[in-house]
Amino acid sequence: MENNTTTHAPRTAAEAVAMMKGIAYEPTKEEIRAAELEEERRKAQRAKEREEEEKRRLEEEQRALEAAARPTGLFDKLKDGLAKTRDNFVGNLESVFSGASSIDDDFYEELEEILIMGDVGVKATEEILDGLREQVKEQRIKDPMECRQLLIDQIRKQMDVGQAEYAFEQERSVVLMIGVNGVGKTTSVGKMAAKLKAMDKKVLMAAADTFRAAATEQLKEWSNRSGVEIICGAEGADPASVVYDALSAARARNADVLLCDTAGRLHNKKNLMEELKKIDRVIEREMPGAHRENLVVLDATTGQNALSQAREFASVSDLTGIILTKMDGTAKGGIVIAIQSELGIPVKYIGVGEKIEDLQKFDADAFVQAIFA
Ligand SMILES: Nc1nc2c(ncn2[C@@H]2O[C@H](COP(=O)(O)OP(=O)(O)OP(=O)(O)O)[C@@H](O)[C@H]2O)c(=O)[nH]1
Ligand SMILES: [Mg+2]
Repeated sequence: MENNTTTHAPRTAAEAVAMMKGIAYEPTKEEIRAAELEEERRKAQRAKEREEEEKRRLEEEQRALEAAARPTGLFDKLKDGLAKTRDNFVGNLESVFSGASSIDDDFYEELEEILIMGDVGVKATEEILDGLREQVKEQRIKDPMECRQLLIDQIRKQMDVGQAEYAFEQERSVVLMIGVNGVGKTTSVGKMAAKLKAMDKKVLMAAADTFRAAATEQLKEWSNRSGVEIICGAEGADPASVVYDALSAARARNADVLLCDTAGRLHNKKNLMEELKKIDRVIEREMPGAHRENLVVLDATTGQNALSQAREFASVSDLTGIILTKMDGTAKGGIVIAIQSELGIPVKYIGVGEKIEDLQKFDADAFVQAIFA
């Protein structure tokens, strides 16, 4: 700058022009005061605009969250999501009830075949049919149509999940979402974050799938959608260290629930399992009193494969529940019955679509009603 008389920043517009031209200029006190007042007014205006923008954003977010939490239409969504199961699996059962002329071995065999084909699993099918036979004998039932309600009751009995299974929602808890590649872990973290936030919980999410850069980006999108803060690490970072950071953040912010996404693919299964164990240890060490939920996410469309995946994860982790996703994509919703009875681990949530509101608490009554309605 050519100006050799001024070393400070211009205090008024006229002084700025003078400085640019290299002319000596000294504004009056009144001019300086007027310029300061003008600057303060501009700052206040900008702050107000930012505040209004933030308010608009929060209102929009609140509307989306309320829509996600609204119970109206929840049952319709479940019914829509289970349409394939209703049309196929239940449709086939209905035709046995209406088509059979008597309750004989053929009748039971036909039911058995449909239950097995509907992915209900051998053990649960046996239990359901044994229960049905007993009731038929006890109540001296002769009409196959009368077995319909009895079968529904037996199916419901196989799936009951007590309310105690959702205690973690009311406590300080750390939820680990685990499962193989592509089953819907990240999506479920996002949906659950929105659900808990709508319940006024302080939620945090940890992007502990550092195996692919895209995984963190995907969870960031869910963080935006649900308005829930996310703790991330660099690509390739140790997932346990991301969980460690997230636990510190959860403590600092006094969060109610920390939801951790994990990787579904590592170059071998042993690594994946070791990684989960390490994350487990970090949580135990850093937040020993927290309620732990290890939820294995299973894709309902993979049928019996889902069962063997759950068994493998159960061998390395204390599974506390199951999220069964993509129920809208399968005609064999009976898998939910198989999982519960074969593994003895409760299905806590089911996914019935890709949108934020498409994760529902599993309710055996609603499920049976939705498919047999
Ligand atoms: N139709 C339907 N699609 C779902 C559901 N849940 C998840 N998806 C879809 O399944 C695909 C995989 O979901 P992700 O959440 O990325 O699965 P992930 O387990 O995190 O996958 P990786 O991180 O690759 O292991 C996405 O296209 C989701 O939109 C569901 O309940 N219904
Ligand atoms: Mg993922």
